[in-house]
Amino acid sequence: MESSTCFNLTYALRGLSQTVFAAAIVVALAAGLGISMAPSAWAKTVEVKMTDTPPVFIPAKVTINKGDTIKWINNAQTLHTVTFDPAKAVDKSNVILPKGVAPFDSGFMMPGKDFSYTFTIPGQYKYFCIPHEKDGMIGYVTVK
Ligand SMILES: [Cu+2]
Repeated sequence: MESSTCFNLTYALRGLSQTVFAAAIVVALAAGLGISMAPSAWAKTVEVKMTDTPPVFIPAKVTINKGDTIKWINNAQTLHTVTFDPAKAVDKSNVILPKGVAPFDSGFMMPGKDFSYTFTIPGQYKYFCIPHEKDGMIGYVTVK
């Protein structure tokens, strides 16, 4: 009986290690082929803070990968916006969107509020804050 149990345990362990080994091969192959198995599993969230003195996005320039999210946080005492909509800009050149990206806007964010957006289309983005466009509160996002 004892030797039988021992054999079963060894067999089970061997089966387990084979499964792990096979999974490792699949992951290695996918990585080698540049296949993204589960983009959400690797996606990250980058925080951008909004301040009053001076009114700026910090950092003003962010480079992320497709599928990543930016979370803007209003750390200030006044209202700010995250506006990727040229129709809402006094100077239309303050917004740049890659082809295929629909304009979007956080709306007015109270102090302490945050707004998140997941970037799925690569390219260069430029955005601004509605109350502080004239003060140069402009941000840039590069999505690779
Ligand atoms: Cu602002």
